[in-house]
Amino acid sequence: MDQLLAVAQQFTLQGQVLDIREYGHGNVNDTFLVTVEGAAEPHFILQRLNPRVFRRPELVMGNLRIVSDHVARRLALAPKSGGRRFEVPRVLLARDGRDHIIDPGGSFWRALSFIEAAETFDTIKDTGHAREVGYALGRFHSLLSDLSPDHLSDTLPGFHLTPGYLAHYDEVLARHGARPSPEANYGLRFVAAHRAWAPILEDATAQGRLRQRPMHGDPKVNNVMLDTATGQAVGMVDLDTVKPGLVHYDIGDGLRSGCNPLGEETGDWEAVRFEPELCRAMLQGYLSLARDFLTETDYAYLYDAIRLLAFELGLRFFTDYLAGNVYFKARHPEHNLARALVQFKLTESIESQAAALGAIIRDPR
Ligand code: GN1
Ligand code: MG
Repeated sequence: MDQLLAVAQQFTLQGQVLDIREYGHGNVNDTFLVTVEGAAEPHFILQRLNPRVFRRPELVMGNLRIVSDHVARRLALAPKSGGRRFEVPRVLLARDGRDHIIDPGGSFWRALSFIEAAETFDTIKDTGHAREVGYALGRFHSLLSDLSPDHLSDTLPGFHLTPGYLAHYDEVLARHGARPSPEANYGLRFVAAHRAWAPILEDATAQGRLRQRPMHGDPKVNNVMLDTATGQAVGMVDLDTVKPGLVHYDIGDGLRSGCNPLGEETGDWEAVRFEPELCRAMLQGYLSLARDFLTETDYAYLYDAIRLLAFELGLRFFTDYLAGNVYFKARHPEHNLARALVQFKLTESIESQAAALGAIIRDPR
């Protein structure tokens, strides 16, 4: 705690730190909410980046600053667009003027502004909430639609490239094997049955059908902040994965997260299903802004994106289980296996509703 306080004080240019508490449910970084007395803003977010995931944290900070500055410029031109405030976190500087500090143990810390009077949820409650979560991603993409991805660094090479995750899975399986269990066998069969289709978005990109844009990289439900009074989406947080990519990764990831009412941490994986009415509402919210920048070909890959991102996350969790839980924080040895089964069940549910989802994508009204 003393060390945490010392780090927090480095980012407190004015006032006194009153409280530091763990915040959110991130699977990768350590996140704290700091309360300050006597400063212009009463809270800020303090994070320790996970060095096993973010190998070049200074590049992560570079992307964050480019994106948040760009968004701030755009928002200044239309502050109340859509009749609401909208924010993304700003990078806060430390006392020495830098955008991070390295503690005596070598950890990389940075601070971000906190979006006040707003909250996040791990799962979607109803279609109104779904529309807002979709709107947030649409607003985020729209704010970045005039930023060239060439300005952003590739901070996570291979992130969301499913063929690469499959190659890694093959290596891990060859090295560690899989302890036999009905659940692990289901996972092995599931990957085997889906692997041929996994390069679909990468193939489309190589053919010039899809193009790179700035992406959020992790637009899950609990990265959208909703105004506590109105329930309107007022911010998009967790910008560490912002980098050049496909908006399809974001759309697929947002939908696989939002349309799973039991949530990605449920223990009841057999009951998991993809809820089409939540998908319709999320797409309504998203497309209310994204219609302006999506092409016909972009639409043609939306169904595949939803299916693929659920499969991909299942594959990532399953591989991490086989590797001994080295990437995602896990509370017990089978945690990542349970998470994988949730995503594989969700993929199955998406596949069983292919025709209905295709119709919703074509006309989400
Ligand atoms: C990780 O750390 P967190 O929870 O924001 C992961 C995402 C996954 C997500 C699943 C850098 O995000 O890709 O979708 O877990 N982030 C990284 O909950 O791998
Ligand atoms: Mg994240």
